[in-house]
Formats: sequence, structure tokens, C-alpha cells
Amino acid sequence: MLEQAANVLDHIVIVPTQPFQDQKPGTSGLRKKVAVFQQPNYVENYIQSILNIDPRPDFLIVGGDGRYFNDEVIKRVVSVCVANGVSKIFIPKYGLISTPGASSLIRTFEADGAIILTASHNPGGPEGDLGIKFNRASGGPAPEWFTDRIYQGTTSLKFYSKLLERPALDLNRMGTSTIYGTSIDVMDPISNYLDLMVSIFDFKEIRDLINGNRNFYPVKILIDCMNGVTGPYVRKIFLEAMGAPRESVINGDSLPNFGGRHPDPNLTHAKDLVRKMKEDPSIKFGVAFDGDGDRHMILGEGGFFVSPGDSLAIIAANLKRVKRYSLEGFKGFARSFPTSPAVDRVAKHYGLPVFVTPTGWKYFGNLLNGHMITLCGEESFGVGADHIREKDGIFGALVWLNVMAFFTKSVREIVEEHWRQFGRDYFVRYDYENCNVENAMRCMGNLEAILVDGRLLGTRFGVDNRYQIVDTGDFSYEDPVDLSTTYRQGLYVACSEGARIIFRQSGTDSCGATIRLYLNDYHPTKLDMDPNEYLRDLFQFALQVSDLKHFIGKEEPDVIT
Ligand code: VG1
Ligand code: CO
Repeated sequence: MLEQAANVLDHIVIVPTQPFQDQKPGTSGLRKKVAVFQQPNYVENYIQSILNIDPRPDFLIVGGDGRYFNDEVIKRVVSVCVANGVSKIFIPKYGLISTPGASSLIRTFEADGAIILTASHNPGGPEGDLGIKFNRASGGPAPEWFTDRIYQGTTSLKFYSKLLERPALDLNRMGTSTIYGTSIDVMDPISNYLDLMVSIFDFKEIRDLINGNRNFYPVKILIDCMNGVTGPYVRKIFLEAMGAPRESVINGDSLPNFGGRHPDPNLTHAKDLVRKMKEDPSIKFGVAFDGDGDRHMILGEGGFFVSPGDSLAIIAANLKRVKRYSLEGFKGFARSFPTSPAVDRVAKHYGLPVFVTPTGWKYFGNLLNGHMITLCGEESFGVGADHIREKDGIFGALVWLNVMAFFTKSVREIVEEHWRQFGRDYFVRYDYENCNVENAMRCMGNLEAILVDGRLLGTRFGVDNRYQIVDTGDFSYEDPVDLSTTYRQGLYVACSEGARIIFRQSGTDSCGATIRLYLNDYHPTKLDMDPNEYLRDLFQFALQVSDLKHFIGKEEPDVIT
């Protein structure tokens, strides 16, 4: 035994290192340009800082969304983990794992966590972004107090351990090996995820919908994987298990640079899907997923757009149609603060609670673990349920198909019927990307001063003074489970009748600053307005109160959702 331990130590080096001062995780992990991660010691420092937290995880999943540098980082992570005595590591074949897939693996195999290499919807490639995210034993992203501890560790780190030689790992071949005492399993992550989906949905019903075994179907579907990690999952679930024709999938190969695009499923970046849906009205259902497979955008016939807040609300309203929840029932809902309150109306209808959290999935974890909610979502095209602890793009798409099959109705009909029952929440998000960091800070600082002292209360604005300001401030959240409070999560102007303006700075960009402006308003019966039109007064007032154009020097937003 002693001899064996000495033998392992012979293969480990303790490397003196300098701390990096910029390893503070944002909304969803540590996200930087690839070149930053390529600096010597950068990856190793961060991983060592995770492993230094007591209790050290002993069984880890390590994989990523396949972006440029994915495989190299996996090897560096494995090297540090083995040198630190981690007992067991699962690596998905080809190093590829979706974020929901990783959450599922952790939970099924009772791992202590996962190191997920992803920058989600940010572009990839040598000039693009990379990220490292740590999920814990529940399957969810590490909460803020935990990522703060990782960050604290990174600022004073002096040493890390790694293997003397690069670990001999073949990510393309499945099998178990042992490297200096650590069991390493290169495994298939897809079947685990397929099993999970089979346990939730009635596959036969969706298969019938796609293949036309019902009266007026088959329903032609189109899935845009945006060359992200979902390609192999989609092939397994939609092509193999459901028998959808091959041409139902576009951009299905996982590429290190996502084919040169932002793998962000919105109307701006999911261009191929939008174009094809417009060109071919025989396609009745379209969905695009982001780079790591946790977001989804739904389109109906002719490219009919389903706003993410509506998708969340419609999924909530129809959860009882999903096999698992028809049996188990459901508890409550949650949404991030900037997300439209459409889901709140559904909660009220069912007499269920709805929690409003800061932006970022980590804030849903305690609510899900405490069985206080079943479903949650964000305005950034993310919906998830208690089957895992991440948002889940494929899950979202399957609920939609499930609902279409149940009612034999089109996407548009489902949405319009929902509006007729609940009224319509108009929502837009304007993103001002890559702003000068100091200018963005000045802009937000100025707004903060205006909005936190209440000087605008009672002010009226808009055509016929239709809005009156009833509240302003900076959103903070007290977690009902651990009672921790998170401050400064969005500057807001709340108006009479529930209309809102929210400003916040993104926590996922790798360079420059992104300011997001969110607008929403509601109408019980006017259902067919253009959202940008309907929200124009709010937009004008937002520009005026923030002096945005002056501070950041941009006339127009870069992305409108
Ligand atoms: C954005 C979204 C947020 C989402 C986060 C991670 O954050 O707004 O809703 O949770 O990305 O999504 P921010 O701070 O840039 O607004 V992804 O698909 O990385 O996991
Ligand atoms: Co994502």
C-alpha cells in the first residue's frame, strides 16, 4: 500500500503559481476569451481552487460543449484532479456533454459534481470564448456563496498539483482505465439523457405526431442545433427514437467554432431556422438550441415567434399534459426578475406560488431542492423543471410537441388561445453589446442614483400620460431557504398596471460590457400588437431616464429579442 502511494507521488508535481485576479465567476461560471484560458496555469489554478474547498469532490463528471480548446482543457482538468486524489471521473465520449445532460449524469450516478466547459451561447473558436462552470451534487450550478469561495481561493493560490506527464486519454473510445489510482470512465452520456426523457414524456404520442399516425398529421418539424452540443442528442431522440426524417435537423454537427456563429437561439442568430421556416410553411414546428443545449427558441408555422416568457407560461399551463407531471402533480413556479410575469398569471389560475429570483439558474436550486417549485424559467429562452437542476432545451421542445399532440393544434393556435385565456404580456429585450466598460459603469451608476432615492415616484409619461411610476429601485432577493440576500440584481421602474422597465449589466460577456434593457407591459384583450410598437412609450422613457445614448454612444441596440 505504502509502496503504491509512493509510486503515485512519483508522478505528481506541485507547481508554484501566481494567483490571477480575474477568476471571478459571473452569471454562469467563469467566462473569458480562449486566449485567457490558454495562459499557463490559468485552467489549473481555477481547478485547484475548486478542489481546495472542503469537502473535496471525489467523483466528478468532466466534459463540455465541444468548443475550441474543449479537449485540451479536459486533459488539464483530469491532470489536476488525478494529482489531487479524486477517485473517480466520468468523461462523456468525445468530451461532449450538454449542460442538462451533465446535470442528469450527476444525479443518476450520484457524483459529487461536474466541471462543465462551456460559454453557452457565446461564440467559440480560437478568437471566441470558453468557460468553466462547476455544478454540485444536486446537479445544479454552484450557488453564489460557493463561487465566492472559489474566487477567494483563486486570489491567493500559491500552488497546484498536476501529473508530471499529460494523462494518456483517448476521448473517442469508451472504456474504463485507471490513472494513478483514479478510475476514469469514458462513457456514453446520451443514453442516460434519453432514459430521463422517456421517463418524463409519452414518446409514442410525440412519435405519432411526427409520423402521421393521427388524423391530420404528420407534423413536419425542424431542429437547429446551431452546431452546438445537442447534435448527437437530437439524432438519438428525434431521429432514432421518434423516427423523424433526417432533414428535420440542421446544423447538427458539433463544431469547435459553431460554424462561425453565435450559438444563441434568438431571431438574430438562429438565421437558418428562421429563413427555412419562412420559406417553407409546411414546417409546423421549429426549435433552435444554444451551444450547451440548455436554451430553446420555439417557432411556429411561417416563423411565428414564441416569446420566451410565453413559452414558460404555456409550458406551466400545460404541465399536466406531460406524463410525469400528470402522475406526480406540480408545486409552484419561479422566474427570473426580468422575465415577463406571464407565468404568474398561470400560477394564480392554479392557486400556486411563484418565486421571483435574480438572473441565473443557480438561484432556482434551493427552490427545486426544497420541493417548493416544479418549473422555472428565464426570459433568455431557458425553461427547466425538477427532473434536473439546469434549464433544458430539449425538454422544452418535447413539452411543446407533447402539447401539440394532445390538442392537435398548431404553435400559433396554442399561443393565441393562451392569450385569450390569460391576456398577453408584451415583452422585449434590447441588448447593447460590447460597450466601453467605464461608460457602462457610469451609465448604470447614474441610473442607480436616480432610481434608488424614489425621486421619480408619481411621475407620469407616455401618450396621454398612460403610465404612472409606482416604484423604482434595485432588485434584491432573499432566498427563502437559506435566507441569504443578493443585492443589485437589476435597476427597475415599475408603473401602474404592472408595466416595467429593467436595466441590468450582463454577467456572461467575456470582454467589454453589455447593458440589457427589458421592457414589459400587459393587455387583457389587445392581443395582436407588435411588441416593439406596444412598448414604444416605455422604451422612450427608458432612453430618456438613463441617457443611454449619451453614455454609451450607441444609437441602436445590437440585438433585439
Ligand atoms: C445570460 C442570461 C441569463 C442566463 C445566463 C446563462 O446572463 O440573461 O438568463 O441564465 O446568460 O445562460 P447575463 O448575465 O448575460 O444576462 V447560458 O445558456 O449560459 O447557460
Ligand atoms: Co446555455
